[in-house]
Order: sequence, then C-alpha cells, then structure tokens
Amino acid sequence: MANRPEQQDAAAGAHPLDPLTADEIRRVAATLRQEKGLNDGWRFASIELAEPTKDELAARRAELSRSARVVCWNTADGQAYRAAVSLVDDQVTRWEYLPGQQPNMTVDEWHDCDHMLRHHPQVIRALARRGVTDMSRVLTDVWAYGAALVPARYRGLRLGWSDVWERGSTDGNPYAHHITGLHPIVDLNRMTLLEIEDSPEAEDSAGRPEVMGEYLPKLIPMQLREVSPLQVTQPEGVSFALFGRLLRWQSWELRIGFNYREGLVLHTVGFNDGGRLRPIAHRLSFAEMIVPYRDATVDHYRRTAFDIGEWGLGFMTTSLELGCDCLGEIRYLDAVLHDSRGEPRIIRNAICIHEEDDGILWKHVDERVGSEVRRSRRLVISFHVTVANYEYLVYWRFYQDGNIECEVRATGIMVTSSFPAGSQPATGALVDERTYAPYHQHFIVARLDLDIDGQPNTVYASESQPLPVSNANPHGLALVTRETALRTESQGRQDYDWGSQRSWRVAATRSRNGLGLAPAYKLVPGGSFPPLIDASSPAFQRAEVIGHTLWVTPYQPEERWPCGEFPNMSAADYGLPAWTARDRPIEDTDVVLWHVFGLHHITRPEDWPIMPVDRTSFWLKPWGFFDRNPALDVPPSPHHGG
Ligand SMILES: [Cu+2]
Repeated sequence: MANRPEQQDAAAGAHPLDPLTADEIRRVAATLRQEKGLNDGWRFASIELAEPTKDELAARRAELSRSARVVCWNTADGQAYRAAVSLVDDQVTRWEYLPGQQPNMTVDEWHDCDHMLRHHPQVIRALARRGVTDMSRVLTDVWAYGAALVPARYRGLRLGWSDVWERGSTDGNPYAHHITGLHPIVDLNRMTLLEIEDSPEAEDSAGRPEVMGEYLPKLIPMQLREVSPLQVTQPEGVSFALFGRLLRWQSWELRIGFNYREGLVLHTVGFNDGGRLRPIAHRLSFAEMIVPYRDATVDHYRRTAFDIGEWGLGFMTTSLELGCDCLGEIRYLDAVLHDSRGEPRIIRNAICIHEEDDGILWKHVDERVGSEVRRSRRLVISFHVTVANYEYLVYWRFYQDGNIECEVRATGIMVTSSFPAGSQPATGALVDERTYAPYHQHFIVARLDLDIDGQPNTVYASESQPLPVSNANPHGLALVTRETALRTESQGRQDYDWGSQRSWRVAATRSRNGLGLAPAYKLVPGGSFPPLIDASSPAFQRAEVIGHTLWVTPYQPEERWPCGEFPNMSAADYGLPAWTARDRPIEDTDVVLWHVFGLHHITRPEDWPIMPVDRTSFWLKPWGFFDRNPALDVPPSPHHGG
C-alpha cells in the first residue's frame, strides 16, 4: 500500500537521534553568548547534536539528556574552545580550552576572504600587471594549510592560501582560467592579506593560454544532441514510508541523520527478517576525505584537502532538484545547519530518498516452466556536496537481497594551471592549450559501526587460496577459503590484496543461522588503491589512515575522526594511528570498521572542462546472515505483451 509521508511526519514524535532544529541551534548560541560572554569577535565552527551513546539509547535515557556539542573560537586571540550545552535546561555543561587547535574552516570565511581579496589594492595591482582588470570576473578560492608548510613567520595564525581565477565572461566557468603563480596568503582571524606570492615565471611570457573551459551550452557554439523523454512514474505512490526520520522500505529500517561534518548519517540500520528486526549497523557515515594533489609546483604543493575535517560535507551540501538530480517519486529532507555567527541555515532538499529500478535481481529459464525473473529495486538515499570546484555525489543503496552499496561519484571542475611553452610538468595531464590538470587522489574514510545481530562481533580476513597439486587434488583445481580472525588493532590494519581476493567478514559471535553458521556481513572493497606516497611527506603524516584499506577499532563514542578532530593546519594524524597504537583487543566485541576507498585520479582530457562522473564504491553483503536467498518473496513484475 502506498504511504503518504507528509501525514506520517506530522504524527511522528522527535527522536533522540534527530539532528538539532533551528530553534535548538539558536538556543545553544544564545546560551553560550550569555554564559561565556562571547562577543561579536567569536565564531562558531560547529554546532551539532551530541549523539546519545549506544548505552544511553538502549537505556532510553537519551530523551532526558539532549545536548549539543560546539566548537567555537575567538578571532581576537585565536583561542578555541569545545563546549557542551544542555538543551534540557539551556546550561553550558562543559567548557574546554583547546590550546593550539584550529577549528574547521567556515563557509563565511571562504566568502569573506574572497570579498576582501577581490577588493584589495595589492591584489588588484598584481592582477593588472597580468592584464586582468575586470574584478567582477575574478574569483579567489582560499585553501587550508598543513602545519609543515606554514612559513615560520606565520606560525600560530589561522592561515589560508588562495588561488586566483578569472571567468572568461560574466557567466563563464569560474575555474576555467587559473592565474598561475599568484597566491595570496591570508590571516583569516584578522581577515587581512599578509602577502602575495607572485611567481610570474610560472606563466608564459606570451601570456595566458587560449583555453576553452566552458560547459554552459550558451557559451559553446554547438548543437545539443537529441534525446527522447524518459519518465519514471509510480502511479500508486512509493513503497517506502517515512515516520519523522525513521525510514521503512521492504524489509529495511533505518534512521536518517545529518551533521555539519559527515553530512548524511545512517543510524540503526536493520533488516526485518520474518517479523524480527535484526540489527546490521548502528551508524554509517563518511568520517574523513583526504585529497592530496601529487604535484610539486608552486601552485599545487600545498593542495591537500581534508574535505570533511576542514570544510565539512554537511556545510558543503547543496539543494537537489527534481527531474535533474533525482528522477521519479522523490521524498526530500531538509538539513538544518548554521553559519559562523550561530544563526541557523537551512539547506532545502538536502537529502533525496527514492526507489530505483535496478535491472534483474534473479532469473532462470527452465525448459518446462519457462522464464522466471524478478526485477531488482533499490532504495537510494543520497546527498550532493560542492566543495569549491569539485562535486561529490553520495549514494547509499539498499537492495532487496540484503545488500548495501555505497557509491560516490566525483564530478565538477578539475584544478588546472598553465605552464610556459615546452615545460609541462610530468605530474599531470595536458587538457587544453598549455594547461594541465595535476594528478591527485581522493581518499574517503567510511566509518562503519556495524552491529551484526547486535554488538559482540568478530572481523575475519577472508581469503581464497588454491591448494597445491596432490593425490587428492591431481588437477590442481581445489580452491579453499582461509579465515583469519583479527584479534587486536594491529591485526585490524588490513590492505587490499588482489592475489587472495581478500575481503572482510564481520560475524556475530552470539547467534547462529539455520545452517549453524555465524551470521555475518562481508565488506567487499571495490575502490581501494595504495597511497603511493613517501611516508615522510607532510600530506601522509597528517593522514596516515590512507596507508591501509581497513582499520578496526573497538567502539568508543568519542573516536569519530580518523585524522583527528582538527585536521585544519595539523602536523600529524591524531586519529586512527594514535588510537590503534594501544593495540586494543577487537575480538568478540563491539567493533567499528574504517574503510578507506576512493579515486586514484590520473587526470585525462575527457575530464575537461567539466568532468563526467567517475565512480567508486564498496559493498556490504550478507554472508550467512540469511539461510538462503532472502529475495525469493519478491513478486514478479506484470509483463506487457510484445
Ligand atoms: Cu579528482
């Protein structure tokens, strides 16, 4: 029966995992201003729900203790603080000084910095020397620093470095024409220009190249190709139901969360198996993204982005449009975040929920019975982020056979710069006249707090191994699987291995399926690649997490950020390497998996001027979680003659 989500929303009560409301954000900021005397010079880096722990949720104590976590700083002296504010009685319950930490960058700083630079006489003069005089077509784009690359004279400042770009026309691609060799360095707390690094030799004496960097049809002389309409309709409505932020579809049930940093968060994912709701994951999200540009020139050597820890996938989330971003019968959820003054900011249609046809689920053609076939349908929960020039599109897909697929698509505009004739750097692809796109990598760290049939789980490395030729195996055909239990955190550091087709099985330790096996889900890597970077590199020092495909830790609610809570201007990775140095036991306990996957982006001409999506993904597949194919009960589709 089709459900009408609008009506269910009204009936649903608030849940302890629901993100903060606009009113709650206002109250939190007001409470801190009042109790701690925060004046106009203070900024809020993040205000988010302090999520109840598993114990608190289980004991149903969470309703009684709703509170917010805040990181804020004083621009006058650069000092940062972490706060907790109770939403039960509007009191500051924690106020902790964070010496030497730089909170995440904010959207306001990005805009304020662009405005300041575009009106700065020194920037205007530097551009005029290069023949750029129409400042309305100029864009500056501030990036964060790593500590090792900060000049000694600027240590301790909240520092940013910027690119300068010029649009070819009023609506031209802002990232089409890089002003190569020109980089303002900015004190973000005072919002002042410290200096301009100007390396005119980076540009050709003949001037900047003639680049065709446009993607708007009106700016390109071309005929658009013809395509006939393709419509997706569900005349009887969708087959999912939304109760507040609780989503039910087919046998799946989960809660939809959202915060400034991870963006979409999926809570309490379970599968209804014959009337029994079986837990699979307590929480699924992206905890960090590391994008090192692998190019040593003056334009790119600082370019290592932490898109989650520095900028925040939530803050970067953009509104979705029906028919373009999502096709069919869509249910959207808004996201409520805030600006750096603590004012709520609402992103309309931030999360998209819809069903998709997915081709064939299963099929057999029998001589006697004929063809028996089922179409696969999947439920997709997605959100899109725009981090300056680049887009990440995130899709969590739930299937009728118990599979979960997480896919990320990368698109947008590649960073490019120009080079003098005959001197193209070897570390990027030529994409236009004297213009190249540096090679780079996108490492995403998914935080997978799996609870297979509840909490005590053990992770096994699962490998295939051919047996040697022997009397019992005369043709050398026998293939066996080897399972190695990962008992401590050092064993939990795992790498992708093509030679053994390694995957990781997360098994319940206290329950058995109908075959007597431990119910499990398998993490199947699909987008793993080695870091290919010197261990002494500052980029690697700040993100040692990229050195492995998988890390496993025992559940600790405070362990959330794989490169540390404050990767902005960080010197080292204070997250996973530090936690796992204790080598805690991970066997038969509540485990968290940290899966590193992404895109090794060897750039190519076809990615220019706008990049067709590149995709990467991983799967969570049931392995003995069910006794047999759990999708036998999917009904056949009505067939239309022909
Ligand atoms: Cu890329």
